[in-house]
Amino acid sequence: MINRIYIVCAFAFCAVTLAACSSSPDQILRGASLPGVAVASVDNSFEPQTVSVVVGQSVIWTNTGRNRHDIKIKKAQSDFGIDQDSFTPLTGTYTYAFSKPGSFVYYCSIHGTAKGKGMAGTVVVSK
Ligand SMILES: [Cu+2]
Repeated sequence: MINRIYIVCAFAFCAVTLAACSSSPDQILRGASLPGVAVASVDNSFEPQTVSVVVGQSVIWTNTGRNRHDIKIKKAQSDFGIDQDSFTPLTGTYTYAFSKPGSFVYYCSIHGTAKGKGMAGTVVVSK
C-alpha cells in the first residue's frame, strides 16, 4: 500500500515538473498577478498619457468623460489586439492584458489621429 502511494506521488511530481519545464519564458506572464494600471478617458485626452506595465499586466481604461470615445491601435501594430468601438460615457471600461513587450501607441478615432496626435496615449510594456 505504501509503495503504491509512493509511486502515485512520484508520478504526480514528474507530471508537475514536466509541465513546468515545457513552458517557455515567453509563456510566463509575470505581470498577470499584478493589479491593472488605470487610464482615464476624459474629454478629450487619456490620463495619464503614458503608462508602463510588464508583460501579462493589464491596462484598464475608464471613460470618465461625457463624450463617446473609442480605443484604436495604429495599423502597423494591429497584432496588438486593441479595437474598442463602444466605450460608454461616464461608465464604460475596457481591460486589455499585454502579452508582449514594446511601446504601443493607441488613439481615439473621434478626437485623435492614427499618428498619435490629439487624444492618444502610449503603453510601454517591459519584460
Ligand atoms: Cu475621444
